[in-house]
Amino acid sequence: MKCLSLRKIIVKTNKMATNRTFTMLKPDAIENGHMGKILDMIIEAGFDIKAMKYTRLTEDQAKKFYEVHAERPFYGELVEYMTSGPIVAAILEKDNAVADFRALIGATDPAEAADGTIRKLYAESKGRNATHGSDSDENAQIESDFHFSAAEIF
Ligand code: DAT
Ligand code: MG
Repeated sequence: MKCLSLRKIIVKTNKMATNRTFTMLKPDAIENGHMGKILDMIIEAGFDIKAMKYTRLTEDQAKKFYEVHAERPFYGELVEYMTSGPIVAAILEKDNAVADFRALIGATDPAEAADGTIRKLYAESKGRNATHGSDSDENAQIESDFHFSAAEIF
């Protein structure tokens, strides 16, 4: 019986995690004065802010965060850009958070992003594209842990 209750607790905990995603408002968004408007769109779309910080990535942090792209030709440029100025990092909560947030930010390249999306409205280019959104529940968890300790999540 004790084992069964523990399993129920674990299932419940995992289910919570699927409703969270991780975002960064990237240096171009901050530089261009879009921080407030983007945060407003995120809140208006029904996301609760569980954690948030205004910070600047070190080269090591940016390299690690985008490690998956290390072999791509744009990796060096990406790391340089992501460390070029401050960012806003946040954990967001909502039903279906990962997919709904990717829909809100739009396609990687603003030229291909749907009307009304954050990237269509505010991104400069495919490289300088205003906002990051996790691509899976697993990565949302990894990326959130990368930026926030348990005590910083509310
Ligand atoms: P996304 O941010 O939509 O998940 P991604 O994970 O494929 O896109 O790439 C991560 C970031 O790398 C992306 O937001 C901007 C940059 N990037 C991707 N493809 C690029 C390209 N072809 N040229 C320049 N930068 C690129
Ligand atoms: Mg991605």
